[in-house]
Amino acid sequence: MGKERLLLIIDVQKDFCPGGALGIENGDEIVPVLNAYIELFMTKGYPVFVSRDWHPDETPHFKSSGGDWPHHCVRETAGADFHPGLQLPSQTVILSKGFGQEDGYSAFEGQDDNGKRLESLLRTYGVSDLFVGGLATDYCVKNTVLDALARGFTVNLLQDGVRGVELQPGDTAKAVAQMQKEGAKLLTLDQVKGDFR
Ligand code: VGL
Ligand code: ZN
Repeated sequence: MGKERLLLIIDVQKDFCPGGALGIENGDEIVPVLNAYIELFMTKGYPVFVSRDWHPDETPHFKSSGGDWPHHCVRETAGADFHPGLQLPSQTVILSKGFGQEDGYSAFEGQDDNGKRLESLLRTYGVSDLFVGGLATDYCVKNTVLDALARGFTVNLLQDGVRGVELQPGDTAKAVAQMQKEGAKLLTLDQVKGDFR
């Protein structure tokens, strides 16, 4: 059996982009890059999954209840919408996470519309290699990548398709180093294109 690859895009939502409730500097710069990845994966017939932060109105995740973050990505609100420039294929699988009282930093805590968890979906699809991009490098991307590695998947971090929150300066670089140390490979669009040829 060959490699079964899957593109996993984390939390490219309005609230994480400039002007949003938890806006990441230049967070929207990755949108055209991710669209190019989407196109490439679609062309090759590989599936595309996305996660979204999908919080209740009140959760210990928010500062108002003792957490670290301003209100963001409250489910069914405009801030929780995907960035309007992200060109998601109609058959994209959407995983919602953080919908209870948990932080939900990892997409492995998420579930699709039928209540299926990411790991079981990946096993069903026979996926071996994950290609991960999105927001934020130092939180949800990092937690998802580390969970995937711990579960035995090959993980490629799309270097040009991620951005960090940087609550503390240097958090993004630290997160990348940690993912690499645990076995993630760093790739850019040109390298992935070369690989897929
Ligand atoms: C995230 C902070 C709070 C993320 C989610 O998607 O990385 N960061 N909630
Ligand atoms: Zn959140």
